[in-house]
Amino acid sequence: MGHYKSNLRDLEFNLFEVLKVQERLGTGPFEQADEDTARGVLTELNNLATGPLAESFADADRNPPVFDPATHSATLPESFKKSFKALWDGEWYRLALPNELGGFGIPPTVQWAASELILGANPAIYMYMAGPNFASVVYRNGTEEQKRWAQIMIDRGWGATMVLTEPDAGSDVGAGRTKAVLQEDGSWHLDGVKRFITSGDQDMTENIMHLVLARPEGPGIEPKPGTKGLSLFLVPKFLFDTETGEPRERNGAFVTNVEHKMGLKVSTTCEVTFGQHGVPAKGWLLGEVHDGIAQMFQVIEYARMMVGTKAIATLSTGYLNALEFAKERVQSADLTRMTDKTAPRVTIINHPDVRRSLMLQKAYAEGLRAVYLYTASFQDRIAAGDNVELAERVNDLLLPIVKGVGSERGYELLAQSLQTLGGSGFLQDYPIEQYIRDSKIDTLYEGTTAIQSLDFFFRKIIRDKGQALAFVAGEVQKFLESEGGNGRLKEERALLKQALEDLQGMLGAMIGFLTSSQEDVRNIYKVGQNSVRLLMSAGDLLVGWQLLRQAEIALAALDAGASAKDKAFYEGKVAVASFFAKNVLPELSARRRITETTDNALMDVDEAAF
Ligand code: ST9
Ligand code: FAD
Repeated sequence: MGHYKSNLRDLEFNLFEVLKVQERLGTGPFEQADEDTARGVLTELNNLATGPLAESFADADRNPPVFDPATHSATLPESFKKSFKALWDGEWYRLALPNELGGFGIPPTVQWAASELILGANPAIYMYMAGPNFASVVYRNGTEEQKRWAQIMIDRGWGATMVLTEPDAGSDVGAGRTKAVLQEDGSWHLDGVKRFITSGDQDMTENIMHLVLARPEGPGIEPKPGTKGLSLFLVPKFLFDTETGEPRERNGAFVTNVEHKMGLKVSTTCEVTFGQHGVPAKGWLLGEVHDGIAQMFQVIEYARMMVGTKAIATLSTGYLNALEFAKERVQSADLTRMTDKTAPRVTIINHPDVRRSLMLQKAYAEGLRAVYLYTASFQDRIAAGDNVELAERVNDLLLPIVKGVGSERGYELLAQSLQTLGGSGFLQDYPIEQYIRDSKIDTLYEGTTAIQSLDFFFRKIIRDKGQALAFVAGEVQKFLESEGGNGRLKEERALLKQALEDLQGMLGAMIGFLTSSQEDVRNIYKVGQNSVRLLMSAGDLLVGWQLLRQAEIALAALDAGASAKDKAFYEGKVAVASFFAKNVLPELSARRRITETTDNALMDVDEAAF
């Protein structure tokens, strides 16, 4: 058995029993797909993920890519290339493509469920498959000629990168200094150094298209500071015949370093220099419009969803590995017989603390899965043209939760998965130490957690005037007022109600700080001190709500007489929802108190006193 333990049953439960995606299948843009197609996609990918994709996971970690500075090239391990080829040859990249570019017409909910399987098995494979997906952004924003290039990128299976970060411009993308100078032929020469670029080089595709943010210079171009002064350029590794796509001479974008990392080692993280090696780095302005940051955010939004799903996928397989171990490992007597030295030894799943930890892992793995799929259900609506404006707002609101909370809780709970294995968890004989190393990056790239929290509060709540938030809170409220579960979830509903009030209390306090910052500007620090707390609490509320929603469906299925196999699944849904409501949701009351009583003492501490 490979390392990857998927949870296909839970994915199908979310899609077909909770979200009822079958009601959208066969209609509008999803006309080509019915329920059988969707289930077939998941089954086939599940086989691929648990088999050939997972196969190179450990080997590629122990034998990471090799960088040759003389040729500016990275060579990937053969085992990994084999896994990548298995996915590529199945043309699975088409899943996320729009229909006009050869997509399968599968709704985003099903796409993300399918993505979870790949991301849980071997996440770097997914990232190296970015070419076609990034091509769709080129297609959406490009000139007629660039639309053709997008098709070339797909047909010829090119790689692609998103290039924002510089040594002095990480979170603060607007501090970027790389420039692009307009040439007489309408192309641009890029000049600068970017760092930490994922998939910056590899030896699996004939060409790589870099999507680069740079500051344009040329006659009539007014320089603007910050992100609004950035434009997006298409900079290929090799120049190419624009009719056929046939690669020509080397362009002046050279990889000058591949980082040595804590984890996710097979995913190359590169320093890429533009125009620094005697060859100009030629680029073309995307769509001939200077709208770089907005264009790049089309990629970023997808990538943030991907990162959250990756983290949640990893937590899920971490939990299932821990669960398997806990059912087999025999150690110590049952607590009720702790003083009886002759008492039989039991499997560790019988110990209350192991159960507590496993149930918490299950709660976040399944609850966060429900949250990312709930988010994707708004992407379904956008694609289907159903109440698009609201769906976009809600999707935007939920993205920092999927990314920020998914990655933080994923990493935190994976430490619990490792703990379940005792000392064995620390060994490379088991996959969890690698899961932890590979998933740490998820709280960092695509915007750190702090950045997600500021995005959540200032852009997704304040700037949105609370519209999306009011919609989601309204949905939670509807659930609170409903009678599903035949009274059996009453106590849990009361706990959820309190948690909703606590979250609203936190938010109210923070809005108060923001308003009062008009009189005393330093009061905005009080927002900054609480923004991550708010984000994490919103995540807990959503996890609690989604788990209870699932419990209600599970209770109905049990009442209807579930099969023996399904019985345990549904009982697990009820148990985990109740556990989370009782063990985690009450924490929000304390967090609310902390928020409401925030002062600025922290900001007054002298740096020397830290
Ligand atoms: C990175 C890559 O880290 C990591 C790995 C990538 C792997 C890629 C692989 C992808 C996989 C694909 C594979 C597909 C395979 C498919 C297979 C299927 C089976 N939403 O607030 P302002 C825009 S990359 C939307 O003033 P500041 C907006 O245009 C590096 N747009 O910002 C706005 O204008 P306006 C990642 C947003 O103060 C403008 O920005 N780096 C949003 O100037 C200015 O906004 C980061 O993420 C949003 N949420 O700049 C940087 N926010 O307001 C993190 C802003 O008029 N830092 N815009 O609408 C930030 O995000 C900062 O907040 C900042 C601040 C840079 C935006
Ligand atoms: P900094 O921005 O310096 O942040 C340092 C700390 O300060 C963080 O804890 C951060 O939360 C905090 N901080 C910063 N600003 C604020 C603020 N305003 N409020 C509160 N806290 C703040 N970039 C690309 O462009 N393309 C890629 O493909 C890519 N892939 C990557 C792959 C890997 C493996 C890594 C490590 C990075 C990658 N990145 C990529 C870069 C990544 O997006 C950045 O590292 C990230 O945005 C953070 O920037 P930074 O590292 O400069 O940290």
